[in-house]
Amino acid sequence: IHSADAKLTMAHMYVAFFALLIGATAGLMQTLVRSGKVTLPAGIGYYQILTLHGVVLGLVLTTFFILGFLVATQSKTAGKYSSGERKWAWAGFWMMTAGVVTTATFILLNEASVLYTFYAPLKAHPGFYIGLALVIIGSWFVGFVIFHRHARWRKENRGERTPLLSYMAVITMLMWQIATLGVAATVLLQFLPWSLGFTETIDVLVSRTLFWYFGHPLVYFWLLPAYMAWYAIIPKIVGGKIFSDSLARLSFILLLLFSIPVGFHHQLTEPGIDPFWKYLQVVLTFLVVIPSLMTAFSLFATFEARGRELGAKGLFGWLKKMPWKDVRFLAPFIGMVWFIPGGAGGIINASNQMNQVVHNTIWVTGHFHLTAATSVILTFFGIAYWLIPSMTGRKLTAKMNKWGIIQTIVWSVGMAIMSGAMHWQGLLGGPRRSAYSEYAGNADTASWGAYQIAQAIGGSILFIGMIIMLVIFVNLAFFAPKGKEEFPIAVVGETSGTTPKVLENWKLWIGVTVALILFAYTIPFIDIIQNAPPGSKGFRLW
Ligand code: HAS
Repeated sequence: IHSADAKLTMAHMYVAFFALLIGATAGLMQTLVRSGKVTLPAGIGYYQILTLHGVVLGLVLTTFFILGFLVATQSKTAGKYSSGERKWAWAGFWMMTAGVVTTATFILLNEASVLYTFYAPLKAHPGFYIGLALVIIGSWFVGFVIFHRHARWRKENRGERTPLLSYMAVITMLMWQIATLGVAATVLLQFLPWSLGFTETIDVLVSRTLFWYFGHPLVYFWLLPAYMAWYAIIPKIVGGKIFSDSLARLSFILLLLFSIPVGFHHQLTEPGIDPFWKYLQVVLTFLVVIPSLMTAFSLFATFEARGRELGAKGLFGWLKKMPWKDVRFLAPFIGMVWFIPGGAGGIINASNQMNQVVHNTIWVTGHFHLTAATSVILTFFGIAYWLIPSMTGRKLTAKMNKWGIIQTIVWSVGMAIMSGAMHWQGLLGGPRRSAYSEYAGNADTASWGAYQIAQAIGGSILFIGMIIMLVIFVNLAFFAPKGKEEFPIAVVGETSGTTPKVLENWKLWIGVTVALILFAYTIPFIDIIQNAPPGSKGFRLW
């Protein structure tokens, strides 16, 4: 891609991988504290570190990596940016970076130990919210540049099918733009005035509902770039083709439609929301599982077709034909495998009765360490192995490829131990987000200790995995030999058929998305405001 666009991508990557260093270190400390064997030095608080961990990994690493990746795929598939577009994107990048520095400063000062979900009535210093708002608004700038480039391509190539990755980048950003309206609303209209002292009270239920309106699509915003790689990049790496262009586009459309109006599945135990609307959003949650099952089907089809082309026999013969020694394949593939138990855990969470068992236990932490911190992150690492050298004009050497394979194994082993222990301890009632306690010698809680130790062991292995990844990143960015690394993009297979034009009808899909959101949220919102407890003055914004 054009060197100026590559620079923009790399700027995002530097912040993302620096965030990995800080966030994973904070993660290690948490597992050590929870094991009861270590206490934090110098008055550092458990919740301070936990906030840092969640914000830096869940919001900073992901957002910067994703925007950097989308900037690159858009430039590669739709063509280089105009200088005007590039300027807007840089403005967005600097705004986001300023926001990160501001937010991180207040977390480190222990003025914002409110966790990454910043639930009211926990109150942070206004600087924390201002920083978050800057990150969000900056990301909108980059998002609009991605839309603009796609729209220009359509104008320049009237009537043609848009490049698949460019289309997927647009859906990923659309979801983000629509979802972040919720968090921007709660931050700007509720939290900021409240923490600045302009208002005395805050409507807790409204703030949590707006947060989860954003919080669930947030996790799909993490997942979609991984799906972009699974659909359009991995087939090229295995030497195959994209199974179906329309199926890939349809699954992205379905994810856009159904991933926003489902926030209530994070609030199933919350009073003040009518059970009917919780039920409706649970039904929509089960609908959003469908595009993931379509993705699983499509991936198996791609792998099997390629395996058979290479002479594979039997039901699973294709497994033997995959390029296991190529880390660009291995890391995302292991990510896919982990998504099977990770996704199954999600279905358990979404089932109302089972949610009563697992909600607020460390099971949920286990769930998102499988989905976000394994499936998604291993795929992001898999992308980094070719993206970074292809941006910096270097080559992924055999040695770094080998280290990448070691990294993938170390990460998987560490996560299996840590996340496995989290799931089990959660089923025994172990709470999430709590520092070490002996619970006054309570017999039931005594059994949790062994799981906490297992989590500390898993966390330490993951820390080693993080160091290996950073060494590889620095090598690929600054020291690997100069050369031309492939930016792998697969072509669509012959059996794919023609893609229906309706899949590119943005007015239709945005319209349906908005209609679904209004349907799922309007009446519950009116209820929440009308049914506010007596004396609370209803919808308290000012
Ligand atoms: Fe979740 C909580 C439900 C997916 C992340 N989730 C969280 C939180 C996070 C998170 C961060 O309904 C915690 C938030 C907090 O701090 O409180 N989740 C779901 C459901 C899905 C799901 C139904 N979650 C994700 C993904 C995440 C993520 C993806 C991040 C990236 N989640 C919940 C619920 C809660 C929740 C409740 C609230 C719990 C509570 O009470 O607090 C679904 O989207 C999952 C669908 C996925 C599948 C798997 C398909 C498999 C594929 C792989 C194919 C493999 C191949 C290789 C081809 C059905 C695509 C095969 C090779 C072989 C050799 C076998």
